Amino acid sequence: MSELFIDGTWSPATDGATREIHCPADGSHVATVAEGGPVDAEAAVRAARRAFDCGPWPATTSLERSSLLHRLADLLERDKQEVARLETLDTGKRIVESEYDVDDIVSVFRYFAGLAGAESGRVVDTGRADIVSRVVHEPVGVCSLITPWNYPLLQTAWKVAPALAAGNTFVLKPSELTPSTAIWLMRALTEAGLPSGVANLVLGSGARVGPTLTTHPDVDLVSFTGGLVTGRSIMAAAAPTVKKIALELGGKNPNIVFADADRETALDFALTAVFLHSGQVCSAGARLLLESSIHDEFVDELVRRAELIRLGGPFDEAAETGPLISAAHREKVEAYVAAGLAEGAELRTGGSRPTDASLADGFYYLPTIFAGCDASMSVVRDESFGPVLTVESFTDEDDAIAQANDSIYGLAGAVWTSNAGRAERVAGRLRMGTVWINDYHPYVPQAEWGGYKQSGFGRELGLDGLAEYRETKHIWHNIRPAPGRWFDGRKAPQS
Ligand code: TXE
Repeated sequence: MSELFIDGTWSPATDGATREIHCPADGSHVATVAEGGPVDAEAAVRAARRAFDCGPWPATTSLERSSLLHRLADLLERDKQEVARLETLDTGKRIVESEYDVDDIVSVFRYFAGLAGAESGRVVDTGRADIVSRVVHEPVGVCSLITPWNYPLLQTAWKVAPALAAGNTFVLKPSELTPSTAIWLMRALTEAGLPSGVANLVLGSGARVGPTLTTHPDVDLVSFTGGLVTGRSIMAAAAPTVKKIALELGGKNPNIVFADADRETALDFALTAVFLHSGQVCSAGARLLLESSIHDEFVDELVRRAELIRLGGPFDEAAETGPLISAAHREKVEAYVAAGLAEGAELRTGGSRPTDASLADGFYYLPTIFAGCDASMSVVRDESFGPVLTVESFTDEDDAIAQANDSIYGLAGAVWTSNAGRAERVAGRLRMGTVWINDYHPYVPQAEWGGYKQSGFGRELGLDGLAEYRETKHIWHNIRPAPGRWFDGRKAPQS
């Protein structure tokens, strides 16, 4: 059985509780893991606090932290197949996608290793010979890192890598549905030489473990990726102790196609945008906006191609997409589709579970397309996080931008056109943290990732990804102190 990792020691939950992990693709048993509760979360926070206040890690040099992250990336390369397999069994995603994820995670650790190594403060020139003034960076302290189930280790890496690069200690709480790669990570961090207490792992449900991680006075920062409703409650929970917060809360992302776009490519990517990983992607292009002159023809072809998408298990090489994460999540997607039908959206394909008997034990759902939608419908406004595409049409550039921005979310979006000027104009006016032009989904660790509006705040990756995890301090050193009073002619302090 896999256990909790607190203060460098593996232990069962205090109350002995366990949880069974099953593969969403076929219900097969994957693992039995400890199910932590509030007492375990408290112990983990205390361990991280001790390691921060009294341990060697926050005082390591930036080069030492950089080396550790490189060693971690080496271990991930060594264990690539095992980690990809664990991720696939927990999530049901295709093994080839898990392998890509591992490659991405290696890049993330190496990117932050580079940033850590390049860390430096700066001297501020006050123009005075009696003062040495400098700005330095310091870690924030104890971080609660709470991650979701769709890209378990990748989302974890986006938080763990900058937290360690900046010298913090942390408690990681992965989704209760997908704990396996977080367990691997703790073993790898130990093997890479991270001191005890710096990295702690509490497995368990958000409802039981979450409150301690988001309210405890010893926690300085909470970084959360997950749903909007949970994000709001975490923000409120962290308010009384004014914790630093970073939130990535998904989106309802518009994919805008103008009539002059390369049709074949736009069609392919309209499918990839929404049906990759069965739509369980925070940046999924689940809202297709088509210029009215191409609307009918584009939708007909899209529907034809969507019906050819092959569903299948994670080790089925012919499969193009897999199951949803859980029975509960599939029911949520079904309720969302029912709402779309009730609102008058026109179901063009999908809208049900597949009938193929070989998929009966998994949580599969057919790629689904609704046409005739508009932004007043909940099926357009809300995030389904499933394989559900809504299609709207627009008349011109201004109309496309106005419709695309008509959302409480602002995570990502895309524009397809062969008019370079228009592409830049639209990208500049979309209120989203990432905009793709004639592409969908790629990201690089060098560029910031994060949301406008209710998609969250704070940035992951890029230079700002490290900034979230460190404090910046100005040190003013008077090197010629001498007696004096404020009213003796010297300038009064500014505050
Ligand atoms: O997410 P939750 P759920 C969206 C997507 C999905 C919806 C709900 O629309 O349908 O969220 O999914 C932990 N205090 N996204 O219920 O609840 C939880 O244990 C502290 C978007 O799975 O947000 C898990 O570790 N933690 C998304 C993590 O929060 C709490 C990815 C995410 O769970 C908590 C996933 C609490 N009170 C879902 N309650 C994205 N942005 O990519 C739960 N958790």
